[in-house]
Amino acid sequence: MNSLNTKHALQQADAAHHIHPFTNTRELNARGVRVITSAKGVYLQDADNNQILDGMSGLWCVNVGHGRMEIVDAVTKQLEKLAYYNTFFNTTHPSVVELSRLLSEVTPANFNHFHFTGSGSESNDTIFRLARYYWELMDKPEKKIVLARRGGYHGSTVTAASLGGFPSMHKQGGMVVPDVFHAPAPSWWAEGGDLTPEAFGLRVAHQTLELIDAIGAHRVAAMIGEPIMGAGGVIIPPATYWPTLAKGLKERDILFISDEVICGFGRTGHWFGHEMMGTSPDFMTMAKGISSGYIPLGAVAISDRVANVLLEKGDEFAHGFTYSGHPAACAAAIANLNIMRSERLVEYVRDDIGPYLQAKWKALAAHPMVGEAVMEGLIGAFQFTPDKNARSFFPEEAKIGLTARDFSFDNGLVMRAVGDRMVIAPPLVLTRQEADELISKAEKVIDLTYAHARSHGLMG
Ligand code: PXG
Repeated sequence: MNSLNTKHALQQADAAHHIHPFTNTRELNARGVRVITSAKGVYLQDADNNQILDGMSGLWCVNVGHGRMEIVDAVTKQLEKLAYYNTFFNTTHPSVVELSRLLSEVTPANFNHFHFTGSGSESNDTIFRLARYYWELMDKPEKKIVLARRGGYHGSTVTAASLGGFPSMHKQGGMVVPDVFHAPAPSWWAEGGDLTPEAFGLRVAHQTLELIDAIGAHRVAAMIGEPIMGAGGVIIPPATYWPTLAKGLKERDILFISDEVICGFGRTGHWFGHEMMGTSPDFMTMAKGISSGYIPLGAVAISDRVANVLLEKGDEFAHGFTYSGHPAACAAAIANLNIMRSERLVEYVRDDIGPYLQAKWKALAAHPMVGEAVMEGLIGAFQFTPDKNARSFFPEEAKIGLTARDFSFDNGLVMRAVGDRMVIAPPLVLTRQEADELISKAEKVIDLTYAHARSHGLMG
């Protein structure tokens, strides 16, 4: 057997034995996979010793940056003391207790109970069951339907992918599960036409409420949404959208689930994204930034309204995962949250590095090929277009976004492409100097992509 100590050997073995997520592995194998070998702060290192600015915090998760020894040490100590024990059968352990209490401190006052999972997908599957169980306990078992949105992303398990609004996922493997409906997304640039963003936000909120009324609110258990759609392309909704929708949901007695997997834990300059959107959720989905991705961990935050009913009327909740409240994952999360608090990272994003990067990022929209450039906290996107006045799109086959993603990687910056929208979500510890580097690399990527589009006759 070959040893795996060269890039080529790793690529060959990867091609031989590894099926990648969200990837056409046949095409990947033909081109050769990138190999990332180490990371520190906001920088990745690859097998060719290139230093790459991680503009995506891994996959929207490494909020406190790479290589934090405080987390490594906390996990090591926990593994030495108690690597594993379950939280079923009337037992608990110190790190899951401490994390539960810590979460009750950093979440809004009406969140005091938490259930642990291994991922965002598992958390959403859990909430799907819990929301419906809540209505069963309230003697309204007919409230079963969960409303989600086109372009929303909620995970890859069967229920989470059904909640997600990606037809490409639904068409593989026989989804959607029953009782899931999809409402339109508040994507002003793509769909707002001549309306102002505010008028468009109102229109989409009202369309959603009309859909609920057509279904019958008495049949709708809950609605799920990301404060800002992440994997759907960083869609920052017009300011009118969430408050109107949240009020309508309350009037109809429909639970609201804020999927905070990307927007939570400081990403938007608030502890949780919904806090800036004028909604008051009954559940929050958590993962990613809860442990900054050092160890897989998901959680469900359960509001007092729901928790009180579960505790007063509920039976055994017949649900749970082997790794619910895994000691090492909880230890990673505790150390991670302690870093966020002691370094005041939420405030740093809200008052300092967020506004600093936003000003420079939004200025990218001056380029003839950039239709809009948006950012809130440290989550942003810009849209490539052949004609910014007409807000038109490149043909899909032109693969502008994927071309730009390659230019970006090759020039030392990770940006993710969602169609022809380039998105970033850098670690919250980004410095001003690193922000300047990110911007100058993004400008270079835009110029290279523009030259590519012009030379292929793609500009309008
Ligand atoms: N909710 C949201 C809002 C997410 O972004 C999940 C739930 C599911 O979490 P898990 O831990 O089960 O993956 C996510 C995950 C991408 C990409 O390409 C985004 C996610 C996952 C994979 C790829 O942007 N987000």
